[in-house]
Amino acid sequence: MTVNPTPDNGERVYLSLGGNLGDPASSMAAALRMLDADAQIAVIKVSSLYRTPPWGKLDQPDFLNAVAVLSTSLSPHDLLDKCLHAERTLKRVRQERWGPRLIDIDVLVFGDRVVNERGLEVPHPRMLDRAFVLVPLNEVAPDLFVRGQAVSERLAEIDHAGIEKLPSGRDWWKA
Ligand code: PH2
Ligand code: MG
Ligand code: MG
Repeated sequence: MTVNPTPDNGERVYLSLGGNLGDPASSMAAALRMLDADAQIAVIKVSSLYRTPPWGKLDQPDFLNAVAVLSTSLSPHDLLDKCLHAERTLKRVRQERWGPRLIDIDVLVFGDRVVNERGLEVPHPRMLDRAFVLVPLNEVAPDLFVRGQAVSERLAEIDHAGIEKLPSGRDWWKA
């Protein structure tokens, strides 16, 4: 496991991770280890893994999804750049060596900040409609308020049938 000396005094950030091709659990784990290894990012808490039915475009395989809580001294843009860099690195490595593997990392919430820019909207504009985000987020942060509503309260309002919590525990991402 990565030993990260980053002090836990930065802003709290919530990330969504997902994938449905290749070995998404390994890709998500590698991404979290890459972020945790960054001197300005500490991974504080990670949800279990969930198997989730595809949302949006239905004719594709089930996804694995999880949520991670970070502490960071980076700006929202710099953190997003590191997430995108991790995605690109994993996609490139997998493509070259073992065929296609896909991973998606989205910034859900960044402290109390509201960012409305092309390429970065925080809080994530669709997160409150997505059970594949809210179910793992509710495991690690049920009392988090997003746009004036607690995660646990919002989850009770939406359909989250078909989502299965895997027996991964919360340390699945550690080497
Ligand atoms: N991501 C998408 C589209 N649909 N469905 C699930 N279940 N999980 C995802 O992560 C997901 C999705 C595009 O980012
Ligand atoms: Mg996404
Ligand atoms: Mg994305």
